[in-house]
Amino acid sequence: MAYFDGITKVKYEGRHSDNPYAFKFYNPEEKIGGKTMEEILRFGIAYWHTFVADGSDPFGAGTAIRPWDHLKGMDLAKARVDAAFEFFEKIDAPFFCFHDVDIAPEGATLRESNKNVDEIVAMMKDYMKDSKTKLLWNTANMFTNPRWTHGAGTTSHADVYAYAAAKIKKGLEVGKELGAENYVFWGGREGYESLLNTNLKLEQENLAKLFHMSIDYAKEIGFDAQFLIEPKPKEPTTHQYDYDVATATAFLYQYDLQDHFKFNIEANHATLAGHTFEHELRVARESGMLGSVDANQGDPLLGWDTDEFPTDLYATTLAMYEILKNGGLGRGGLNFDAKVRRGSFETEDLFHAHIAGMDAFAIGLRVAQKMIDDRFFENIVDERYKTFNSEIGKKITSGQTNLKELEAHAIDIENIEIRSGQVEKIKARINQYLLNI
Ligand code: XLS
Ligand code: CA
Ligand code: CA
Repeated sequence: MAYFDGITKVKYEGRHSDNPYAFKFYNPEEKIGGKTMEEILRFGIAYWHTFVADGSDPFGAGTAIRPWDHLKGMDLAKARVDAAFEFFEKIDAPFFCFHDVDIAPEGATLRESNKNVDEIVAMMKDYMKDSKTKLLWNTANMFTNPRWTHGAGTTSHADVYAYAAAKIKKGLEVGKELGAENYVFWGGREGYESLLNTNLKLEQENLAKLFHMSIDYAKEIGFDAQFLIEPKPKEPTTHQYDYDVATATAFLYQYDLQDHFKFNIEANHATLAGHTFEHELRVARESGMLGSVDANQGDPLLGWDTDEFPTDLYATTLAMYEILKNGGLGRGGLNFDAKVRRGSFETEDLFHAHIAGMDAFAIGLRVAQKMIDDRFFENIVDERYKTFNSEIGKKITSGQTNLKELEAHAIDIENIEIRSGQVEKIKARINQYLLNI
């Protein structure tokens, strides 16, 4: 059965196309800076938002109308796989991502849940033989079920911890079975609400041990995916341990995990942390830890995780600038961890939303490549720091000076000519780039 009848494969038609089911800027085969857009952007479809979410929010019931709504249990799970692979083909997606509970219903025990997962994984594997769509990453959902109320790897109960470990073990096996490029750890409930009921040190040490056991098991079964941590500052708990890239980097170094993890950076999580998306990408990139991206956006007027489809061209451009400067995303990709608005409840909206997101990142890529080729911004940076290239500046950067020598240098200086940072000129130039693509 076809779930998206009447919609044919979405193709590139160029910027002047009026066809709502065509890409205006994403042209998968077109080369930008030597690689095809498909190779650089590595778009992924989030199974949970696109095939599972029903549009419910804390104030009201689901609104989404989906052609698989009438089904239940494993029949529903199987219908979603059929729908997913039809959707991947029609939207031309190179990747997808899922949590264990997205693909198969949970049973009364983990044994039962795993059995359901196995059945669906076998079905996916079969589809993947003839499909170009690969698994960008999978993960274990350790935040929805009430057992995770006090955390998973940072829980206050050893049985819950063991359950979490068993779910990760299964997730790694599933990742290997489906050839996942990455495996994600989002610490959904890893945090706390009050320090007065929390053993912070034990919780963090236990979490680190769980990560070490995961590394060991992946090695044991020969699963060579890149491990990714996804930082998020707040929501659901008040204090989340993986607040942002800098905080999570310190955790990784403290527990000798730094060589085994990179980051999956979500735009909306960056802004919740009080950072820009590009800030988080830059911090990860500078430490060689930019792994993958959850491509969405928040609403600046709302203080929670709205997971909107990315359409802000300024943000996609500055993100692509960081990604290109990183030499791409390697085994990572741009996963649309984004949901259609509650009011966008028709099935077609799933296509419009992905086309909007893919075009927004394609524009970002085109503009960012031009910015890099022109070196306009790089020249500003070079000029701005040029005093570090010679004399005393060079001694500072090469670590060949000390406070006494720097004092001798500074003590009689009367005038230091510092220059403008030219932020307005820079912003105007970005607008010019955006308008000239
Ligand atoms: C929730 C997170 C989650 C992770 C994967 O806010 O974004 O969806 O990406 O568990
Ligand atoms: Ca995410
Ligand atoms: Ca999110």
